[in-house]
Amino acid sequence: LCQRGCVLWFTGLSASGKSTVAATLESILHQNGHYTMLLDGDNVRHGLNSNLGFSAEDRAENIRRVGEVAKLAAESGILTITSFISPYRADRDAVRARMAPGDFLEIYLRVPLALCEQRDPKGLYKKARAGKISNFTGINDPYEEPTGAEIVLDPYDEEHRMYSPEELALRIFDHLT
Ligand code: GGZ
Repeated sequence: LCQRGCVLWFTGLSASGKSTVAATLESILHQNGHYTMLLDGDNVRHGLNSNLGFSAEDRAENIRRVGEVAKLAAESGILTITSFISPYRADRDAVRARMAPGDFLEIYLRVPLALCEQRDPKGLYKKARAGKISNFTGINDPYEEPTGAEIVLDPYDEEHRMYSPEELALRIFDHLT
């Protein structure tokens, strides 16, 4: 496991399970004696980034700020977990480029759009399909898949059953250790 801090950067579509797996991973890291910080839309888009929307420019600024905060935390020795769609490869790569080599681990939750849309826990895909949300990732806004992610997880098996968040988080933990 990275002895200093590092950034564990989740990326994936809305409803891919990022927040749940990230929170589960955080508690596993806690149980193993690590200091952690979890940044996700819930605690960042309402505060630090409350002035940002979902245009490409605003998403870039969202990710840039999150990346800078994560970098500072990681440099002070904290295992920093981030959970954002971060749909643009260039934005993710810009964060990676700011970090020391090896201190940025990209974790891609590879859930097909159709399954995210089927889950639709907040009804956002439905709204986007109905034209009530513009720029919704996967529907009328792009998601650029990672090409160099350190960890790629397929949370669903062939029968479209999701592995438990614990199982997925443990797979990441095993990879780290
Ligand atoms: C994507 C949106 C949008 C649009 C609101 N596109 O499933 P959620 O609700 O809880 O997670 C989504 C969250 C995405 O915010 P991020 O900060 O992760 O996005 S990015 O990394 O692209 O900056 C979704 C909600 O905000 N949401 N409108 N148009 N997701």
